[in-house]
Order: sequence, then structure tokens, then C-alpha cells
Amino acid sequence: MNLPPNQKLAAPGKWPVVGEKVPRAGDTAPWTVTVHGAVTERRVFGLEALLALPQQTQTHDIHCVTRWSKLGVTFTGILLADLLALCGGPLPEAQFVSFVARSDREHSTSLVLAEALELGCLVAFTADGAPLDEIHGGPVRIVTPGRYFYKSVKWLERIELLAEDKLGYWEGEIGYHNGADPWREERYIASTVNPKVLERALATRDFSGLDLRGVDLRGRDLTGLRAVDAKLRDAHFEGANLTDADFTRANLSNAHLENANCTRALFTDGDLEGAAFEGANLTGTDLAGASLFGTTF
Ligand SMILES: Nc1nc2c(c(=O)[nH]1)N[C@H]1C(S)=C(S)[C@@H](COP(=O)(O)O)O[C@H]1N2
Ligand SMILES: [Mo]
Repeated sequence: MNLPPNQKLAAPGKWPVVGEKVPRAGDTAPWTVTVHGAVTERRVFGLEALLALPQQTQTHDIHCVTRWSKLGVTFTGILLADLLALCGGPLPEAQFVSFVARSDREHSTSLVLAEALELGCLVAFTADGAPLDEIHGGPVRIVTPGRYFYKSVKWLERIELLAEDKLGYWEGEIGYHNGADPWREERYIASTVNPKVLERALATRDFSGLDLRGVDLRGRDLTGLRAVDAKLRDAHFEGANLTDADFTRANLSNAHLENANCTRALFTDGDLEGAAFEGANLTGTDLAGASLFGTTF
């Protein structure tokens, strides 16, 4: 059977509901899906017009980050690639795609555009032969094959093509991994702390004293982060904005800070052995008392 590591089958015939349960409250406007951003032609599709486009039928396995899987669900819908082609295709600068929900928190998720196209993301209307129930994202949701199901937005309202990534709700605020590959178990950005602790740490930008070994925070805006005494061995901060971050006494051994913006960041008395700072901006950085054996700049 095709179960990724540490997943279990949901009870036969059961499809659990995860996250939001309804689209935006009180919104009675006709359903539309807008394709915009770094695309040749911005277009707004009404639901009827969408349903009239050529559709595909695909069978995919669903893997939720909370460890249930449901194998072999058949979806029908429009391939993202086909929909983008109807809009004249992505502009050259388009590197990411963000799917945004018609929901109270404007829930969203994003993917590398090339991956989304390669995986065969589907703008889906039916599951196992019936229109999607509202609770499962009807009338129209994204289905992203080969990724944890949080990459499959319910109640699709917008598809935005972007030059730079815009982290989604679960990824940006709750600490779900932006990669989301179930075969590599990319569940949380850190596997060493409890998800509630991680969520709080992200909300307050305070990692002080936490054990976040191997945490993946590439490309994030972490301006003013407090990480005093944090355990950040093997952490990934490539391209992150660490302006005014405080890493006093933190353990950053073998951490990756390539191309990070470390303007005025404090690494005072920290352990930076084996850490990599190639391409990082070190203007005004304080390295006093830090141990720098094998650190590369
Ligand atoms: N709009 C919206 N889409 C969403 C979510 C959400 O909270 N809101 N949750 C995501 C998560 S974490 C999962 S596992 C799946 C759950 O889809 P389901 O409720 O149909 O099983 O939807 C994803 N898409
Ligand atoms: Mo999920």
C-alpha cells in the first residue's frame, strides 16, 4: 500500500474535515475565480464559465499532515496549466502561485509554480463522482497531488502568480513546512517542539530558550527576532531577514545563514561553529565572544 511514513488510513468511507468548515459568512455574491498577478491577462471566471471548460479526471491519494490518509479519490476539474494558458500564460517573473480562499481568514497556500504545474494541480469541482460538498471546499477547491492536503485550498477565489513567495496560513502562522512533501515527512518546520509552542514562537517572534534544531525558516521575515539561548543547530535561515535579531548565547552550529540579512543582529557569546554566512549582510553585526571555528563567510 502507498502510505507515506507515519500516516494511517482514515476509516473506510470516511473523509475527515480539517480547518475551516464554511466559505466566507454572509457572502452571497456569485462565485468567481480570479487569475491575477504575474500573468499575461488578468481574468475573472464565473462558476458557469469555469464548469464549461475542458475538464480532466484524476485519481489521487490524500495525505493530511495530522496523519490520516485517504487513498484513491477521483477528482474532476481543470488543470491549473490549462487555466493559466487561457490567461495567456505566466509572465517570465512568475515563480510562485498562491491559492486564496473565499473564507473569513482569506486562507491561502502557495507553491513553487513549476512544481504546481509538474504535480498537476487541479481546480476541482467533483470528488468520487459527486459535486464537492461545501464542507470539503465546494463548489470549487484546489487539489494539489503529492503534497500534504494543506496545499489544497477549499473554496477557491483567487489564483495569484508571484515573483516572491507569500507563505500561506498554516505555513506562515502555524509552522507547517512549506515543502509539504509527505514522502519526506515535511510536516512542521521543526520536529523538536510541540506545534502549539511553535505557533506561539512564530506569533511572538520569540524563540528564546527553545530547542529548534534543524528548524526551516528560509526566506522568512524575522526582523527583530528574539532567540536568546535558543538551540538552533543545523537551522536554515537562508535568505531570511534577521535585521535586529538577538541570538545572544544561541547555538547556531552548522546553521545556514547564506544570503540572510543580519544587519545589526547580535550573535554575542554564541556558538557559530560551522555556520555558513556566505552572501549574508553583516553590517553592524555583533560577533563579540562568539565561537567561530569553521564558520564561513
Ligand atoms: N480555505 C481553506 N482551505 C483549506 C483549509 C482551511 O482551513 N481553509 N485547511 C487545509 C487542510 S490543513 C487540509 S488537511 C484540507 C482538508 O480538507 P477537507 O476538510 O476537505 O478534508 O484542506 C486544506 N484547505
Ligand atoms: Mo491538514
